[in-house]
Amino acid sequence: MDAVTCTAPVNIAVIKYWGKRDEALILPINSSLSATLSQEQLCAKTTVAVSGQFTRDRMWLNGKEESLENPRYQNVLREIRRRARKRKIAGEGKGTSLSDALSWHVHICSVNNFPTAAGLASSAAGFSCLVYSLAKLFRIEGDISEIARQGSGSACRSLYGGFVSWNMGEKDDGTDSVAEQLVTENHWPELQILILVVSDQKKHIGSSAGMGVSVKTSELLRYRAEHIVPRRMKEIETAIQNKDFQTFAKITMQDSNQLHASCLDTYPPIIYLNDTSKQIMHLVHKYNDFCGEIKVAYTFDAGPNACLYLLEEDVAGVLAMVNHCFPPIEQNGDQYIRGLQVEEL
Ligand code: 2P0
Repeated sequence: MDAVTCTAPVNIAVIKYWGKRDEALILPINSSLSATLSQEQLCAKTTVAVSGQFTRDRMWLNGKEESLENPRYQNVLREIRRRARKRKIAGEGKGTSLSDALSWHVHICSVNNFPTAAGLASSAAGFSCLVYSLAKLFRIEGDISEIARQGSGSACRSLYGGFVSWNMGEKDDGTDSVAEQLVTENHWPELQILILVVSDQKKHIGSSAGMGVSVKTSELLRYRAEHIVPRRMKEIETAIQNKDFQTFAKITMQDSNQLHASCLDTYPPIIYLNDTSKQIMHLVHKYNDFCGEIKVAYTFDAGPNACLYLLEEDVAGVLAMVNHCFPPIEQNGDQYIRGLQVEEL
């Protein structure tokens, strides 16, 4: 038996991916950009093992066996084995266990250290970790973001640290729809992310289904993908390279708001934000106005939880404000925030 264990962190998009032009290959209608959290934070941990004694491919997610029948898992496993076979045929790995491993079955065991399906990009960390672990196990080299993308679009961005773009690409076969590191995790160490867990409930409509309906029905989404995202990608890349927090923060909030506006423009509408999310948005703008410049930026994915981008020097002040306005409550050992009217302050 041969086994590999890896961890992969969640990524938080500042230019959002929402919508596919090819459902099977997972090709997006626009490019996107995210920051990957550091390893010890919200992450997936996956062990993959291959053995001649295993009778079929199997997977356990957070201790519970899950079916591998989903085409996304099948696509990932098929592509990993295809690339490993190519390496073997090319002469590499001959006489090593790679030859055996190719005809053996795999067992996959993955755990998340955060609530699954609460809009915290669990599939990004999960598929990124799975593909990276399998690539190590089968000794695959070269770009694997194309494989991770076929597991879950946003997963390709979690393969790298720092800020990572996922270029939408132009080709129909998806070979140019890959992730690319813009800057490493050492580029902007002062930049911090706070995650305010508003709810760990499963979302009412998952991202994949939601974006499918949006692509079919939202004119705003189409306009955004064609006319707005290309410009914003360039502007935010420059802002990140120059560590220009004011520009970075403004675009981040605008892009989050446009994602949720596109969700509302979807028919029937999709609403991921709840009252607490809206209160957080309101509070952030009030705080920034009070400070006379942008100190903190919010961004929301397909759920009500808020991700705040801010500089290290402002963490204490913002945390004090958040704790004051949204006193934390404990539930099953985790801390959640409780909504209050910001006007009460
Ligand atoms: C993002 N989200 O850019 C956006 C923002 C959610 C809102 O990527 O169908 O789980 O697996 O490709 O990757 C969530 O989409 O969807 C997502 P699939 P995925 O982070």
